[in-house]
Amino acid sequence: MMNYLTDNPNASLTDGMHLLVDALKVNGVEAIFGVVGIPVTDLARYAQKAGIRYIGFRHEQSAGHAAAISGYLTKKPGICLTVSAPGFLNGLTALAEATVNGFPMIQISGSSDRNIIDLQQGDYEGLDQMNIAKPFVKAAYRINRPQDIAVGVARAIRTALSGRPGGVYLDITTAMLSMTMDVEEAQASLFAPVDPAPIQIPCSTAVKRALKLLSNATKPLIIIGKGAAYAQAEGQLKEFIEKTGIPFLPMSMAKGVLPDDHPQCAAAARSLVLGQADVVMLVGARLNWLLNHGKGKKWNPNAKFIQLDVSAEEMDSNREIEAPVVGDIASSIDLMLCKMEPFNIKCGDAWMHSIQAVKQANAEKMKAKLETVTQPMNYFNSLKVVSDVLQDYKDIYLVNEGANALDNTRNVVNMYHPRLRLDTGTWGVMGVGMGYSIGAAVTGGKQVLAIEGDSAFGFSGMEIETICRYRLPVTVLILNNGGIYRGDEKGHGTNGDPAPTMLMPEARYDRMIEAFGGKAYNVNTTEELEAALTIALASKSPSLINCVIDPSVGVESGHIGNLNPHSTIKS
Ligand code: OXT
Ligand code: ADP
Ligand code: MG
Repeated sequence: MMNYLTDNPNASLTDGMHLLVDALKVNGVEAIFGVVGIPVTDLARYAQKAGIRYIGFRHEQSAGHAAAISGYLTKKPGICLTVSAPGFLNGLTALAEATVNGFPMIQISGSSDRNIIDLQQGDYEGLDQMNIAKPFVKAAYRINRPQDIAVGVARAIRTALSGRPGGVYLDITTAMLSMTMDVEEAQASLFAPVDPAPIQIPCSTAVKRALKLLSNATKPLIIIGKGAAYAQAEGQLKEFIEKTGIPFLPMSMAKGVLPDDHPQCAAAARSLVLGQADVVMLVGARLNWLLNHGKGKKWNPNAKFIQLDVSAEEMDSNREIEAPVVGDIASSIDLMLCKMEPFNIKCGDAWMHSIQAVKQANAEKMKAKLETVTQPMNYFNSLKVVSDVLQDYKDIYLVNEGANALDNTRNVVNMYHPRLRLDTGTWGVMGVGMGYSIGAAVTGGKQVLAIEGDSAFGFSGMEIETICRYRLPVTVLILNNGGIYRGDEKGHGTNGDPAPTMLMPEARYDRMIEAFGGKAYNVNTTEELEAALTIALASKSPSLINCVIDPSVGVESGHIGNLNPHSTIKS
């Protein structure tokens, strides 16, 4: 264990602030994402001095998103640091989202002293943060004394990582940060929790039950979710899928767990496989809204379900799961591979042929859209350029948000490696773009292309200053159609105000990055887009492309327009 009390190596006392940094260091924390101010500014300075990378943001929500995605990519909790009250609340959205997505993250926030808060005596940025955080996280803990730092940090890490990963709130009071403690006693208290995410091995009866169900299927389907990506189970999954010949359907962030161009990938025959599969094996994917809760006209009503998930309470959440396999995904598939021989599972040719036929028909329709030239550009001809250029960049992160900008990118741009597609996730939330880009670039060490709707970009756009300040290899491509979904709606009032979906169609987002010294491109044609994207990606430096597309080509809410309530009274 190292002593990072470099301020005064001979001191006999340490304080909460130094000890917290020591505890993070002992636990292998390599980066903190945050916004400083009272009472955590020195904490960030000490962390930096101790060799922890501190990335300072313009808004805590983006810092939180960076921490969350870093947790997803590394299987270690991402750390977000916030100031009291407003800073805490700004970060809380990202922490809640991390919990919903199942990404391990810890938000450490300075907080006001309990005696003032509890009597509601009006402290500087005073708020009962811990109680506010509780409904949004796996657990909220407060450290009131330096003696408790080691345990507090260890508990936060274990809670964030174990079972279904998620967000943890760690409240550190201003008073605690300056309380002192004997330095030797303090150092002796530090530890890293042993095996904080114990691998849960599934029971072999459950595995055999699942194999039996699969062996009786005539139209089996494996749905791969981002839980499988998080579990880093790609090796086992590939072996199981290829040995059995079963088609697979990737959820959005699970694209690339197996490559999209794999012959058994059924992404381009989604409706067919959901509508006809008789046995569906969910691997790290919940039967939530993204899968229509496993019910309704999208689904074969007689389908039977196998579910591989670390969380027992996820089973039967939306419909009966005939073969629940509770455990770590990689271990579960390992066991399935081990026990599969007597079950003789082999996907029939007829099922694969019908999938291939639909894939081919959809691919032809898609090809026609991609190759239709329009001026201004539309989503498809612009994304074809992106897809072509990315053939030389298959191993970079693709961050993606928007509605049409999201759904069309998912369909057009193939993924070839796991955990590279980072998008709006379980909540379908805007604002992850720049935070995810920064978190991925810092933690993953690879360059990033963020494909953003113009509205989506606006939620975290100021972070391009952060990208430029840290000189991160991030290219932001804005598919600018001048609005939320589209940019040609007329206002509905009489005072000339723009329609609710409208943004400025002529907005020059490229000029924003110029202000911070990044490379800027404004493109109107596919040729210009290809040239700009090629140069921007080759430069591996901060760059932003404002890609002007037709304001009239977007669809309301992208692929999920059906979720809009339909007013029965027309005005
Ligand atoms: O088989 P069928 O026939 O069904 O065909 C399917 C596939 O087989 C086929 N396919 C292919 N064909 C050929 N080739 C290939 N390669 C191929 N791949 C697939 O294509 C179809 C469709 O396939 P897909 O996409 O797989 O399947 P589908 O049916 O779409 O899947 C369903 C879903 C639900 C699983 C999937 O669509 C999905 O994952 N969707 C996520 C949707 C989502 O989360 N959207 C974001 C939220 S929308 C909205 O809420 C927005 N807001 C409000 C707001 C939010 N969100 N957050 C906050 C904090 N505040 C407000 C806002 C403000 S979006 C938004 C901004 C929008 O404006 P922008 O300017 O940013 O963006 P633009 O829209 O571009 O203007
Ligand atoms: P998607 O949105 O891609 O469908 P979800 O976020 O809905 O994926 O589902 C991910 C699931 O994966 C969660 O239910 C979570 O409990 C589960 N999960 C996460 N990590 C593991 C793991 N290591 N082993 C098993 N299940 C896991
Ligand atoms: Mg738009």
